[in-house]
Amino acid sequence: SKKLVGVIGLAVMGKNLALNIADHGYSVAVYNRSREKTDSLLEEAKDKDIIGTYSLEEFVEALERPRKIILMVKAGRAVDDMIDKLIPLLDKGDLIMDGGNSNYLDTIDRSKKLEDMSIHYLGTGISGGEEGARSGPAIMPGGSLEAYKIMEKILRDISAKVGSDACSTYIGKDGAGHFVKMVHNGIEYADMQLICEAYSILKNTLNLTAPEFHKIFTEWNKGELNSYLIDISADIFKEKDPETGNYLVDMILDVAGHKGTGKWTGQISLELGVPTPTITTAVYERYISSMKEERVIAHKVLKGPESNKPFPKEQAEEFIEAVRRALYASKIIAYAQGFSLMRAASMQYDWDLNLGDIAKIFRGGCIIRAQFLNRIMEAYDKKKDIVNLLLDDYFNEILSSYQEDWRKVINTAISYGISTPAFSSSLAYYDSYRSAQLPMNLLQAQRDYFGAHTYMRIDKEGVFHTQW
Ligand code: NBP
Repeated sequence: SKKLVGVIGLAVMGKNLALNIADHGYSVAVYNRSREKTDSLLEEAKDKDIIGTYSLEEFVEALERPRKIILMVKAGRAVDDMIDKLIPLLDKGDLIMDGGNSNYLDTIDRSKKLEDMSIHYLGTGISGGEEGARSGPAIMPGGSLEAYKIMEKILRDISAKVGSDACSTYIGKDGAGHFVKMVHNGIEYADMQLICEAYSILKNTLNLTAPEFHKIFTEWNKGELNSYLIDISADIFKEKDPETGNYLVDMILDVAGHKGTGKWTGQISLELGVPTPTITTAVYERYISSMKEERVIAHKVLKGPESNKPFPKEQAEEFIEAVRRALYASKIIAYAQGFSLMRAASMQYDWDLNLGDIAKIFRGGCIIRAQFLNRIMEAYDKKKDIVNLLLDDYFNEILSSYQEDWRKVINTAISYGISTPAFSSSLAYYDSYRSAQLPMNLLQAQRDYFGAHTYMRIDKEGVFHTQW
């Protein structure tokens, strides 16, 4: 009999998604460009309703109409290649869902092209990595509502659950789903960088060891910072390297990889004129990390602060709590930036994003899942069109009561010469955002001086220029 869902691309994500779909009682047909991945999936899925196919014709033939095809191939050219190969084999009313990390601008173009052919297209962000795909990711579908309705039940069934809430909801038309997934990843970059800075400050002042970090992160995970990323970090600090017997985290080279979604978030922030400095800084830090050789040379040449007094041990406990607060405050800033970016894009692209619902689905399955997303959800419940999350009472209160510690931690880091760009840029964002007066009066004067760019005045309407 024909199968209900088709999955193309059986690397980690596609394979696990196919297994997840089958576990929820849907029959599945799969296809992969090269044969081995199909064979290995079938080997693993002997007891499931999954059939392997070895040509696209066979794959499309195996599917019930309207066909529901999920693409899980590498983002970029591979998606267009697959779409172009599928088009002649499909009928009107069939549906293609791209579940990879595609650039939302590509998704907008692809949606248009396919909708013109009466083929439904759903650009869908899926977060949770390999494990999420297998047991329940957060799912961000974008496309026409009609296309969404075709996939709604399947996506909700396979998604993560928080209580009885499914972590899948309609995001908006064309590129909205992939846009939100991109911002999710941007926030993820920031969140990870902030955690790493908290680790670095404590490591370089208190000389803490991996087991001590394990204890601290385990404690932190019980409170406001409760989240997947803190949880896995606590776990990481436990792991020993079987070869050397050292803690594995201490044996890992400090050079970070990246796949592009953080960079896109920075690019589109600049494009839309929305400040997201914490996110962009996190991307820059990955770039600086990859300049390892240069850093090692610079370390020998460039001096840090003169006196590096040992940190007073008796203040350790208090300082660890201050770092926790600084981390939470900075994290709030990073999320506020990400949500402002989504708000701006929603207006720009006419997506009508429901930011409260987005916070809601981020609570499970995805990498940035965290207790505090409940707070974001509540903020949007209270005021659907809040301009910036920092203006919500809860966040406002945390930031003002934690700011003393936040500033103290950054001061300490600066005086020790410990690099904390994401902590600092979060605080700078906070201070700029709450400034009724910025020094841009001088900047406008400079622009007018060298370029006759004109300026406005505080005391009267109009545009002015001075022969300086
Ligand atoms: P990859 O991104 O590594 O892509 C590998 C898959 O793409 C294989 O099935 C490969 O087929 C297929 N493929 C390539 Br490469 N070029 C192709 C082409 N021209 N035509 C057809 N198929 C082609 O796989 P992944 O890590 O499973 O990720 C899939 C998608 O999900 C990506 O967009 C990724 O960014 C996204 N994502 C990944 C994660 C994660 O944790 N890995 C998390 C969230 C989202 P082959 O076997 O024949 O080479």
